Amino acid sequence: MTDKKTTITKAEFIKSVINIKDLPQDNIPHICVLGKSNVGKSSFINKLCKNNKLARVSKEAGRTKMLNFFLINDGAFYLVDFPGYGYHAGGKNFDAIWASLIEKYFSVSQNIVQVLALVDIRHKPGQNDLDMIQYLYVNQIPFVVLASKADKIAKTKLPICLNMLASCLKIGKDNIIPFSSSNNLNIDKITQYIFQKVYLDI
Ligand SMILES: Nc1nc2c(ncn2[C@@H]2O[C@H](COP(=O)(O)OP(=O)(O)OP(=O)(O)O)[C@@H](O)[C@H]2O)c(=O)[nH]1
Ligand SMILES: [Mg+2]
Repeated sequence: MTDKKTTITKAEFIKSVINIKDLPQDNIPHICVLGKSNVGKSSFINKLCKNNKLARVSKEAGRTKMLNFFLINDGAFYLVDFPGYGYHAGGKNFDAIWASLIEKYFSVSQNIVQVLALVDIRHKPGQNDLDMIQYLYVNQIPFVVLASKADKIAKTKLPICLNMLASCLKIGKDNIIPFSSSNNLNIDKITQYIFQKVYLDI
């Protein structure tokens, strides 16, 4: 087993995509990072790649507006940073734009290996979170739920929060991994999880 099959040694921004015709034309697997605006998708990508400047992080919601492709280890896989849903600005229904882009992406892309669906560990999932999980389930897109910002709750509350999420999302607890981009909780575990999905032989 080489290092490149277990560790992110290189991560580079390749492109932002707003039109589906501009998706990368190669066979490199896509690992998609989805979730509500501000849930911590870009911070998570930066933490996985150990590069705080890779994806733009912001306190203001709606920072990521396109599909951003980050190439890992010169071609092992792409991490795809999605625009967050649940964000409405200037009267524009961003969710409609989101849904149209995402539906096109999922219907066209042949290279999706895994969706990492982020939800905030502290809050009951909103209707848009439920819609996302339902969409992935109905369309048989492989996904795991990553519960973000686990540093914000006491360790003793972790099982209660995971139970709440499992029950609201109607999925098994073993399909939810709590993590934190602030204190690194389970970042290595998730990295290994991703590599196992990409390289089925490890
Ligand atoms: N405490 C804590 N804060 C976090 C964590 N991850 C992200 N944040 C903060 O949450 C805010 C949003 O983070 P982003 O990574 O930009 O969120 P996003 O999901 O990419 O947001 P959009 O691009 O708007 O969809 C920032 O202020 C981050 O510093 C975490 O694990 N713990
Ligand atoms: Mg973002």
